[in-house]
Amino acid sequence: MLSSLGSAVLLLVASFLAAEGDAPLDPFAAASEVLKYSFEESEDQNVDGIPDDWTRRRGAEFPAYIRSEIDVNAGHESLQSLRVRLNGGRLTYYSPFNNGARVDSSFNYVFRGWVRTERLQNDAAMISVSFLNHRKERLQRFVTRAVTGTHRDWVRLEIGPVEPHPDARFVLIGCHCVPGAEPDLKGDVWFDDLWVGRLPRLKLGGDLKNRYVRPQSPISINAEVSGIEPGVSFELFMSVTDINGKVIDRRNEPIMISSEQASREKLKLPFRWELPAQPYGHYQVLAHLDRNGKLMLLGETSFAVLEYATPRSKGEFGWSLPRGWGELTPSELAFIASQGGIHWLKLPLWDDDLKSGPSVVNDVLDELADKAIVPIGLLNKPPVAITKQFGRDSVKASDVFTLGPDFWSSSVLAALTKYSASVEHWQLGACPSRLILADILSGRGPVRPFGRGTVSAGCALGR
Ligand SMILES: [Ca+2]
Ligand SMILES: [Ca+2]
Repeated sequence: MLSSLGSAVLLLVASFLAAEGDAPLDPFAAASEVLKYSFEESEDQNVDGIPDDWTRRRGAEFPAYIRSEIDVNAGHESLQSLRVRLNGGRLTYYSPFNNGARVDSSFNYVFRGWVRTERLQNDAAMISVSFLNHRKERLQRFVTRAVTGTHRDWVRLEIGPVEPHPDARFVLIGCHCVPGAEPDLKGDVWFDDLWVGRLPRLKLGGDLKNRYVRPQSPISINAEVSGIEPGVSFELFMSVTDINGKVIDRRNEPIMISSEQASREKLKLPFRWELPAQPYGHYQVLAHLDRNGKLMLLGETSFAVLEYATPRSKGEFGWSLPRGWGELTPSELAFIASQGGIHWLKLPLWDDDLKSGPSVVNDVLDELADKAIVPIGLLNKPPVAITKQFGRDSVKASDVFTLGPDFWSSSVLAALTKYSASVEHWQLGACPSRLILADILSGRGPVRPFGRGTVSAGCALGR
């Protein structure tokens, strides 16, 4: 997803474009329109001043006394817009639920809209984009930044590109006026020119192990493009550069699909690029997709040519992964750790909110054992059963442990028991206090019965 690539990639993009002499990247310019609302006469056919088929949310928090209607004298695009007159409450409008709102999850989506506010003190206006499944249940919600105060000019708000959930079937736009701690009793908000577009998706990389290549082995680079519109000329460009920025090789692939191909649901076009063996080193792979000559999507990955490391039974170096292992599979995690030459790996094992679940955690522990990497269980993120007792969202391990063993001992014991066959070393929090450790190690805490294990003061292996 483009938005997640970060500033490092933007720098790469700048140098890449300079080298290629290409047009600037603008995913909005090359996206095709899915939805558009401008609150003009055609969107109020029954002439009641309310945009047709929009749904206004009702309820105690969404009072009916807040006036909203089409303003025929103020528009960012053309003449009209949707105006809300604030009066001490919350307002939400959702765009129509019709065939126009259907989405195809093989595309990425972008949103652009315009807001103007006057005399807002505490309240704010924002716009959301929600993806719903076929039962009209919300799967994802993306929200723009909030706009408050007084703006003489219209403010542009954007979302994306975002990747819809695979089960997404509909997209809805939400216009929101949200009160602050003290709701504003007066003020105006205008919404106009709300637009959703879609664009293809480009994924580079494939199996992570392809990024660690032995000398004399050929290089295999995989790309996958989905969401291609029929009858439109696309072109995929890829290049490989070495650590000095020298281009090793490049290729381009014209892409044009027929309506028949496009009608196949979830059409994905794989591309495989085989390169001859390369010398030791780190290599960058850049890809971009053009639509009718306009640059619209970028992708970036890398690979290294090296000898594989041999697992060792002893070692002092380790990594700490306090937020888990992200999208890596258990075997990928173990492979990377073994190639990193480490012997210890800290993993969060207390949180029952791990996306992966206990069976995946056990797979991770098995894979690590195969590579002779010793896991250390981090008791750093308390599980929901503990955090819900605090009545707030953000609860740290230190908040829990300062309450004393009676409060947390059963929960900690459960985690220790669950993974006791594979994990002998545990750490409380990121950097636990000596007082708590002293309590535990003196037998006042719950860890003592696990005699073969150790509880670490934590920071020796880094954080
Ligand atoms: Ca308008
Ligand atoms: Ca109407």
